[in-house]
Amino acid sequence: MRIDVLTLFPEMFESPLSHSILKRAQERGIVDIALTNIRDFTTDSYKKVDDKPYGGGPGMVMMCAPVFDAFEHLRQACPTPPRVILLTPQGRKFDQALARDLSGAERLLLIAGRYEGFDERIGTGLEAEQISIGDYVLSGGELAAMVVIDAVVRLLPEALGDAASTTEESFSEGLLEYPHYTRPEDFRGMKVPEILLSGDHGKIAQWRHQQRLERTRTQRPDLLSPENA
Ligand code: 9D3
Repeated sequence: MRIDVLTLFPEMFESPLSHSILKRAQERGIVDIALTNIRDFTTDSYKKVDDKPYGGGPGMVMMCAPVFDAFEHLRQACPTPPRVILLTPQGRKFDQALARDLSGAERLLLIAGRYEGFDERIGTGLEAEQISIGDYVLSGGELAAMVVIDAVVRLLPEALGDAASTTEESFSEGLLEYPHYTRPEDFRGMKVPEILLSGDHGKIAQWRHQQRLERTRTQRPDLLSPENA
């Protein structure tokens, strides 16, 4: 997979992309992630990327021209059309099903914004899908783009060291995980549940399943009754 990111802050992506799974996936050639600075596509001496909103109101709006020029520069370098994704608070809520869907694409092109928002013609003109990562206010689209990249790349075949991990996750969807414990058996008086030390794998599996149901019921009832979400 190839992922292009259009952003005013390419440096923000460097650390997340240089660690762990995202680092390994790039080293192994599973994903190629390229950052493009929208400001490099300005044509005026001030390198202006935002302007006042027509109709008045607070804040500034991301201008069309630098984003379209950056987009067209990337498009002509490669014939495969990307799925174009605009990170915006107005977008479809990102979830694991959308991450799975995106992981099937050959190319993604993510656009992260700053200021009050994008000129509406960026979304329509570039035929972009709009994605939000949740109902809270971020300072820009960069962290949202990184969330999407992380969730998508770890679903690519062979991105995870241990091939079993994604298989196991896939049948776990819809329920929270069971509680995990490792050594020591007693940490400051907090003990590991006896059942996990019993060696009875049938009983352990039963206990874990019941823990998953109980935790889901108390902590995420919306997963069991999505109509109440
Ligand atoms: C004060 C006006 N804000 C309305 C809530 C407008 C606003 C514009 C731009 C608020 C935040 C942002 C920057 N956020 C994003 O670019 C963003 C985002 C987010 O804030 N939350 C969840 N997902 C996303 S994806 C992009």
